[in-house]
Amino acid sequence: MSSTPHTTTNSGAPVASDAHSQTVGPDGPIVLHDHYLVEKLAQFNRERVPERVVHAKGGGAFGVLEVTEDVSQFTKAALFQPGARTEALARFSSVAGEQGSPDTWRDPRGFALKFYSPEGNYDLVGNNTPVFFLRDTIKFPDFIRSQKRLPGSHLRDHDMQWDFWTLSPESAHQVTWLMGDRGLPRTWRNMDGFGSHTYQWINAGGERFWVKYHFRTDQGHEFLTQADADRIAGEDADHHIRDLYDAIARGDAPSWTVHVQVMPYADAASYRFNPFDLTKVWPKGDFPLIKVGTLRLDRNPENYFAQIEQAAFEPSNFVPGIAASPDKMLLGRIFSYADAHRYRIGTNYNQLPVNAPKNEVHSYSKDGAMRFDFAAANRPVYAPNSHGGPAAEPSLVGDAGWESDGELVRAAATLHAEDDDFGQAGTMVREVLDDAARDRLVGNIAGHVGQVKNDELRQRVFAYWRSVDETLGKRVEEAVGR
Ligand code: HDE
Repeated sequence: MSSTPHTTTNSGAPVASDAHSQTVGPDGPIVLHDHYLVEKLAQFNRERVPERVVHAKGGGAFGVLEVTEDVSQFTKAALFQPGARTEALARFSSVAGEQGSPDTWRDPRGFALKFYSPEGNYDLVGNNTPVFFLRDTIKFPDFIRSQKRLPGSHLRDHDMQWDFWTLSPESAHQVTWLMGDRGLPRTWRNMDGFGSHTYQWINAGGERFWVKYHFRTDQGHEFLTQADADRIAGEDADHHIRDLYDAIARGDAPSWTVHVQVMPYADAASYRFNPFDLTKVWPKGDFPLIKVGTLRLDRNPENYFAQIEQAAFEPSNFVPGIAASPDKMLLGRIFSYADAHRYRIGTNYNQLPVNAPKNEVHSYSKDGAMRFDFAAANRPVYAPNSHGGPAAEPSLVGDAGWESDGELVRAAATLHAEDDDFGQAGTMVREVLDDAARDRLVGNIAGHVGQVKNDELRQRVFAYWRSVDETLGKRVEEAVGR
């Protein structure tokens, strides 16, 4: 008997052949009861789950978050206590491209993290930029459609992209990031990650703080020029996936130093920028970075589909000591991600090993397709009950809130003293970028805008960039004009 196991059906029965369908005589018709043939063909048709509607192309790895500092004055979350080590999963991705698209297209990069904390999974689903194109979730589907494909030709279209961006001036800060070096990280290892939103931390005494997360790469910031990125896109569409996988395989585990910015709860109302506006950063001069620890990725997935394609990251996965904030984009995402997973993977997606928490689940959810984890038969399926079933934890009731009142309205958020659409983008261009980075920014923008066909729209684009910075706008117009 050979040592290699024999092929079986999905139900475990040995099969006679993987080479010949069962027929009437060697030359006759295939018989319907060749159920193994049917299984192979039917299973093959069902190997895909719907790709993510955004962030479809990506890769990831497992690792550990290690807290080396003491931030317990700000949060009681177990995973952020001094010395805590928490297993983690990261998935990096591009945004607009479909699953087969090149890793080196210009785009923000997803920086999605799942921490298997002892109090349940904590997911922090960010990007490699601290801001975003929008500040109200209701515009998100429109924004994404403007970045993808025309309904008739199925082609991506620069006019569509710039039409949306110039009519949504709140996008200017993020578009400036996008058109700069951060829009083309050389590898995922060489980019930072951000939680982007403002979140709430609650300490053991019930005090609340507003926080922003920063994951600063320990590998150094490195980027691709547009020309390099275009070349690599043609040579190796999986450049970033390959780099991360090979780096971990050779023991070159990438790491990020984790910091937070912390704003006292009461300071939000008077801060010069609306602290919950996702198009804004909190200048580090106002709120310096506070070191927390290190995230290291040192284990490749064994199976991409099971562990990365079916990984379900959700901003709704909070744990005690961490909560939401009035950021309208975050509040929209808190609904959307679990909804996406129920659609894409199935109602019991949290039972898949990659999504299952490490601590015990005492949920009253039951049944539903593909359920295989269940509570003991004598455990009640309802609450309240008088049979010792799981009961809620009232001490957490006050954790996840903030004061709010007023009429129900549809309106822009309150503007704070220095709130506008272009100010922080201009500050970045003038004070953060050096001359070489500014030159590359002009070239990248001009290369992109040069493909806009409609002249009235081009004029709108030049005005958009002059609003960011007068000199930049002029340089872009000259560069496009050349
Ligand atoms: Fe997403 N986003 N998003 N997004 N997003 C998804 O969830 C959504 C936004 C981000 O590796 C989807 O599972 C809404 C900001 C990442 O699996 C979807 C809004 C930021 C990933 C979705 C936003 C992100 C997603 C698609 C407007 C950075 C990939 C499939 C409020 C702070 C996660 C899915 C992974 C994926 C919704 C905007 C990052 C459709 C409604 C802002 C990294 O549910």
